[in-house]
Parts: sequence; structure tokens; C-alpha cells
Amino acid sequence: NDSYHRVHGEVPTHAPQWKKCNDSGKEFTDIIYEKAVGEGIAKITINRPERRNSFRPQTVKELMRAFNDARDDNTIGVIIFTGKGTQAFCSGGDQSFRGKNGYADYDDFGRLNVLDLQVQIRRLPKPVIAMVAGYAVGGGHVLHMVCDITIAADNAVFGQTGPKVGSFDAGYGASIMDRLIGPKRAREMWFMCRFYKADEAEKMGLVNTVVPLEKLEEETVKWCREIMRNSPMAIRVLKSALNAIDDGHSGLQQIAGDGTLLFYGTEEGSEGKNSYLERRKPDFSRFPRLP
Ligand code: S0N
Repeated sequence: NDSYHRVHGEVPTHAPQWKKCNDSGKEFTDIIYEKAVGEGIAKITINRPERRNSFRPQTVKELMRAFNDARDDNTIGVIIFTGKGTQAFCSGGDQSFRGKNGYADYDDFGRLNVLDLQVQIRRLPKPVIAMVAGYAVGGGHVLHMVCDITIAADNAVFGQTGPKVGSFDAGYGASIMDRLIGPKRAREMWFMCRFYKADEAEKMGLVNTVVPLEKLEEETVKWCREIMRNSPMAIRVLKSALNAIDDGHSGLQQIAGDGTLLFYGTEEGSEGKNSYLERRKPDFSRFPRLP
């Protein structure tokens, strides 16, 4: 570690300068979207602290737009996902918006669009770090689980509530949990709906580290800066590789897409395209058939 730091230098711990972003001129109502000036870090915050940062369909729509922007912005290398205030990361779906066929807002049309958000985070080719203070429960617990890394404050509380409030997430909410904490613990967590404190969650493998609440953002930014020192392509391929088996065909598609992306940048890949555009036969003879 010492020699690493001699070569690379200590990771700076100063607070970043956050700049607010909007959605192509439109202000967000349910979230805050920021980028740290000159750092390659984006921060997406659910901004409904009075409802313990529970999400309604509008919240999820805004989150998806912000995650999409962070994905498309090639200066951004890592994304922090968090909740406003110290009482909750997210308390799941806003129960007052739950209707007969899902969560409905202005248009009275039920949906579970948080499932699309889960997939988006999982497939986003940049690390997403959940920064958790307070409750991460119900669908909010699933959201931290689909993130790549979770940094928890010492006041964080984790749990599922579905079987208590008449719902369940039998998708990623079940399968990713089983992967993270193992089949017995996953059954315990879902069947009993107990809440777990940060130190227990760390022991269970639900979170990467626990820090004092007042150090939460400093530590999370430090992890982001450490990731930002490393190769973006290596991290991109590793994220898809780490998800590939569990995500089946879509996992293969993601990692295969990374392969294609890399191939496009080679002379061999360009020879195929150029020969087509130049209306000649491709000449692949100069490219080695590697062992
Ligand atoms: C988080 C808890 C433990 C916090 O307790 P605390 O600190 O005592 O605060 P409260 O006084 O309870 O809350 C403050 C105010 O916030 C409101 N509020 C909190 N959470 C919600 C919520 N989820 N929906 C609506 N309102 C909420 C309180 O009502 C209170 O308001 P006022 O001040 O006006 O009284 C505690 O709040 C708690 O237990 N919350 C509920 C947790 C919960 O059960 N969440 C829903 C679980 N279900 C989902 O998330 C489902 C969504 C989903 O992701 C999904 C995905 C795939 C497939 C299926 C589903 C599905 O299950 O539908």
C-alpha cells in the first residue's frame, strides 16, 4: 500500500465542487442531479426527504433521465446514487401512489417502472456507488443492491418490507440478494422482514464499508477518485464480466458489446469497413491469427 501511494500519490479528500444539472433545460422536481467540476463524478439524489425518499413513478422517470445523461457524458466515470438528508437513502415505492396495477401518478396509469431503473443501473457501463445514510428498505433496499458498491453511514438500516406491506420483488430483489448474502440469509431477510443495522449488513456482505455519518460523502468521493485513476475500459469490461453469468443472455450481450467496441478501434476492424466503403475486397491477410 505504501509503495502504491509513493507512485500514485494519496487520494485527495477535499470536498468536490458540485454543479447542478437540469434535464435539457427542464428542472427536476423529485431528484437533484449534480456533477463534480473536473472530477468525472456525477451524483444523483432522490429529493423527497419528507417521504423518506420513497419513489413515485415521476421520481423513477427523472432518475432514469439523469442516469442516462451520466452514461452518455464521456467525462463521467463513476456515479454516486443517494437520498437527500440523513434519515433515508430510499424507503421504496411511495405507498400512496400504489394502485391496482402498480404505481400511478398524474396519468393514473399503473406501472412498476423501478424495474427498468434496476436494469439500467445494472447495465450502465460505469460503476454506480450507493451512498446510504438512514433507511434503505423495500424497493430502496433493492436499489442499493443493484448498485456496484455500497458505502454505508453508521446510521444506515437495511431491510425488505414487501411481505409486510403486501408486495414482493421476486426479480433482482431476490436473485441479487441471494448472490450477495447467500440463500439462507436471503430467505431470512425476505421471510421475516427484519431490519439490519450497518455493522450487521457489513458482516453479511451487503455493503462494502461503514463510516461515521459525517464522513459518508468524503469517503464515497474518495472511493470514486480512486476508481477514476484506473482504466475506464478495464472497469467497463469488468463490470459486464462480473454481471455476465447472472444476467444470462443480456449479460452476454453487454460483454459482447464491449468486445465489438474494442474491435471497432482496431486496424483489422477498420479494414472490413474501409473495404466496403472503397468497394474492394477486404484484405485480412496481414492480421495475425493469434494463439
Ligand atoms: C422507512 C421507515 C422505516 C422510516 O420510519 P420513520 O423514520 O419512523 O419515518 P415515518 O414517520 O414512518 O415516515 C415519515 C413520512 O414518510 C412517509 N413514508 C415513508 N416511507 C414511505 C413509503 N414507502 N411510501 C409512502 N410514504 C412513506 C410516512 O408515511 C411519513 O409520512 P407522514 O409524515 O405524512 O406521516 C418507514 O417510513 C417505513 O417503514 N416506510 C415504508 C417502507 C415500505 O414498506 N416501503 C414500500 C415497500 N415496497 C416497495 O418498495 C415496492 C416497490 C418495488 O420496488 C417493487 C419492485 C419490484 C416488484 C414489486 C415491487 C413491489 O413490491 O411492489
